[in-house]
Amino acid sequence: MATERTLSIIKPDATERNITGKIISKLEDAGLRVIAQKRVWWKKKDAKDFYEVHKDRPFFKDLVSYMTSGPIVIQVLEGEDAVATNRKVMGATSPVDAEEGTIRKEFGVNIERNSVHGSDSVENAKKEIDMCFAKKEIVG
Ligand code: DGI
Repeated sequence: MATERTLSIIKPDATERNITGKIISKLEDAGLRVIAQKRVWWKKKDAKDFYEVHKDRPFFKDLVSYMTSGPIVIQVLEGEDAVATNRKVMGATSPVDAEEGTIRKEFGVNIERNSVHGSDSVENAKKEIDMCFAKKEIVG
């Protein structure tokens, strides 16, 4: 086990329903610590840059529209195996496939409005953290 950092985003469907606190509680209960956090409203360019890896997927345009449809809360989480721990507590991409007790099972609306993002590898976590936060904004 290693102490890692990962990037988490609480998506517009969750900020709209005012359930960011409920989601953060699940992250904290899983052993993750919020060491950076900000609420922002992305422009199209921010969402396109962030999801660049999906640019050729059929859902890309909808994903960009959705992620710019309202405020989001971006966080750096720290903890033991933070990337895998966060992916576990998030649950599968689609809420219908997510396990009981996971964030997406409890709060996700559908495969797009699935309440949270979490980096899928340590390498991508580093890239995403660098994209979203200045070093001085992260207080471990
Ligand atoms: O890492 P995940 O968020 O679990 O999933 P991902 O990296 O494969 O996809 C990123 C986001 O793109 C996902 O959270 C929601 C959206 N997405 C993925 N697959 C589909 C999708 N949206 C739609 N509408 N349809 C899909 O098949």
